Amino acid sequence: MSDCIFCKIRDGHIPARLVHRDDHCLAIEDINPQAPTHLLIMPLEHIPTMNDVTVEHREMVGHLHLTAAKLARQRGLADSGYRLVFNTRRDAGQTVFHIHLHLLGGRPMEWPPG
Ligand code: D5M
Repeated sequence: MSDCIFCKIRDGHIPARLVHRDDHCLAIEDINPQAPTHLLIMPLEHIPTMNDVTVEHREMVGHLHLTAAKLARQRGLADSGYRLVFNTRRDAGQTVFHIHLHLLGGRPMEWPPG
């Protein structure tokens, strides 16, 4: 079995707070939230980093963003705003090597990020 924690969540082998699932992606509550809303939207397919995304994945990558925007609307964040982030490898602090789009909202955020 894959030792990827998000594949294990996808397969139901470890628990998570699932907020969305469809044929292409799932979304969970982040275990260590950095904002009042902190969701992770990820493809069902195991893709380690954004470096591994190819033109074949373009619909899936678009779908992750549309799903994030839908979840943000559902949580009343459309007007106040929110941030969407893919951390990629060391300098961005990526810790789980199965791509996931962070949806952060519910508080003012700074730019540039730390
Ligand atoms: O973000 C990886 C994120 O994944 C980080 O914010 C913690 C979160 N995480 C790690 N394990 C879990 C489980 N089991 N459930 C929910 N959330 C989890 P990165 O961009 O790779 O730094």
